[in-house]
Amino acid sequence: MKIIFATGNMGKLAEASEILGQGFELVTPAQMGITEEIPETGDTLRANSLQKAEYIYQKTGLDCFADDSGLEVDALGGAPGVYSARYAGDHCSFDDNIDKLLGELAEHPGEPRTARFRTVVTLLVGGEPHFFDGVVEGKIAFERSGTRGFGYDPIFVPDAFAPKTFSEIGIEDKNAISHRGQCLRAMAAWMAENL
Ligand code: ITT
Repeated sequence: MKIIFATGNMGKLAEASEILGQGFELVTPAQMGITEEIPETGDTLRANSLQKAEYIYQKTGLDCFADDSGLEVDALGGAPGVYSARYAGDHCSFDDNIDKLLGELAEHPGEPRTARFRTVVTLLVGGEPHFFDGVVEGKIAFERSGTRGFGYDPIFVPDAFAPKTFSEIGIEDKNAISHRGQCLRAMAAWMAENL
């Protein structure tokens, strides 16, 4: 099945392609000539996920899905959360965000480094939204380890693979337990049953 994944994040795209497998052909907005940044003005993952999917649906009239994700760090009151992509400022790099997060956590010595990734995927079918949630628990490492993945992967240690970070385990192991893997497997199951 051919479907639009409303993302500009190539790390997410690589993971989604692997999770959904050969039965899906994922098309990005850029491949459809939609090159502007998709607005994300909500203050929840669900609102932003819906907003991204609806933006693409309105432009194309085609079924699509979007992923909004965030990293919640307990010692920082749940930050960066919905602001994970731009924690260190507009158009900052993944490295800038990691530096800021490790700097903020250094100001909370002795506090637990527990954290979790959350994703909300919105699937729009005929304009109707269907939501899928995923969460993976872990801890924030003191320094970066590993080279794979994207975003905060070099400092996120999922409980299931401790002490390895998401960047140290392969994409297959990450997808097997990740926030995104949970959402997209649930979405694929829903589609198999309902479409
Ligand atoms: P979209 O085009 O899909 O919106 P984005 O990168 O802006 O891509 P989000 O708005 O969902 O995505 O921002 C979430 C940020 O959280 C993302 O930029 C990463 O820094 C981080 N993130 C999300 N999922 C992650 C993962 O699986 N591993 C590491 N970091 C992740």
